[in-house]
Amino acid sequence: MDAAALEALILDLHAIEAVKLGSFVLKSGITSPIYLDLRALVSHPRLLAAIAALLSSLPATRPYAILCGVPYTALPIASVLSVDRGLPMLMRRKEVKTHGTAKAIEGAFRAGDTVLIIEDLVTSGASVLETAAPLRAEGLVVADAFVVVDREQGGRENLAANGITLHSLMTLTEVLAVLLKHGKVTEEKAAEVKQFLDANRKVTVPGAAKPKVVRKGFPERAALAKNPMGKKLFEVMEAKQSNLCVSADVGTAKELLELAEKVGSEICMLKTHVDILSDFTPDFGAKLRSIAEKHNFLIFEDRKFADIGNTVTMQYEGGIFRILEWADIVNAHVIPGPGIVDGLKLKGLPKGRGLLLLAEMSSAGNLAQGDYTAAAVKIAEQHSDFVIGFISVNPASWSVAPSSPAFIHATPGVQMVSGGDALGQQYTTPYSVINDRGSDIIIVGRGIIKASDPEQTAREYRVQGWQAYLSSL
Ligand code: S5P
Repeated sequence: MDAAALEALILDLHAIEAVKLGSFVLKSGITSPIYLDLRALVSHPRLLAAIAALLSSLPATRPYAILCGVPYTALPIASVLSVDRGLPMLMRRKEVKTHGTAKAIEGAFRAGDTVLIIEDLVTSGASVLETAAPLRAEGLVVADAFVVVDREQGGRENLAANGITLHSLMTLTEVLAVLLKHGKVTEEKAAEVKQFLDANRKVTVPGAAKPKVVRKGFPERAALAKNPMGKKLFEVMEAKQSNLCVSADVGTAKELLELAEKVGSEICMLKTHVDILSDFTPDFGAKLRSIAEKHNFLIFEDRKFADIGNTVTMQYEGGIFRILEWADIVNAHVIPGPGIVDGLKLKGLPKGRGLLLLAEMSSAGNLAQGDYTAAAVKIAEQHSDFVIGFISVNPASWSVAPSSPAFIHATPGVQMVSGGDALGQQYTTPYSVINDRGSDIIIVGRGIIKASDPEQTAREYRVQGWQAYLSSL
């Protein structure tokens, strides 16, 4: 890093009032005596060029092919860098349109491409994570973020916890030192800012701090399970040190079986949507079962039954898919009342199968909450011989918790960074799902399927999920 160029840049930023002293409330909620507002840069092309040139010299942990600026302040910085280096850009929409193409990411890319995030300022790292989430949801790799100023308030650590290495042109301490050296701030103000920095070394990502949930280990819970499949699930999890369920949302049975082979050793459960397979044949179940036996995982058909008891018995057992024959676990909505569980149990219990009830959902604006969730718990308790647990989002927040620890919580909408897709899916990180929200199983779909190396990515999720589980005990 060219120290003289950096010093000149800091003085220039001060001259255009991009560095302000006073009392400011930051996005993270804390009040700061110093505020850096790099929005003014759009009016100073020479400075933009200088910043882009300096950023260009920062090293990344892996080669990148595309740039993505965090909206809005960093967009001109990313644009200048893009033109200088001849690297294409992507743009993340801050507001996803509900009409037209409704894309969260604009620009051309292929899953597996590596994207470098460009940001003006990092405090907690929340804005970088908000941009990384939709990129990762599209299968893009995000490993590094270049930032003009690191406020040194936990952003580096928060990003590292989410697999992103932060590289900064300057820290707030360095800005302050240069301003002091050139008599741009008083000793008193500099001391105040330094004191503030020392007192606020760790700003958590908003919404991430929740009480820790304490619970029993999986072996103990296996012993309490009344349903044989529920017991087996805990045993598989413990044996494989995996609380990862992969959601195999692919369009063909061929792809699904290939994915099952690839990720089989890492998972406790494979989740299917059999009705999206264009090449389904009656031997699908037998083929999947043999892979499941080889790798010791359970098969969960995410059928989301939602009809009256009599109809679901037929949907479960019959039709083209004959789900009862090959799925260890299925799930159901509780909207029809307890009769749906009676119907499924009639067929499933004699075969030793288990049922998950959808107590909550991960999609924005869904209606499964409050009394609805409590009703799901009540129905589960009345059928604890067949119901093994729940599809849950935040069981730690439930007003009525299940009385038995034998019930398991499986949570979809999981990716390495929180965020969402353009159709309402909401993502939370493995750590947050297990530690903050008290769930047991992370269900990961596109985050693994779209990765360039699904096997390795599944392993990373398994390790993260298991470590989060161990730290929650
Ligand atoms: O509330 C829910 C319940 C389920 S089972 N939200 C969900 O997303 N799911 C399923 O989990 C959904 O049908 C999909 O198969 C998977 C999430 O996939 P991802 O690619 O968004 O992780």
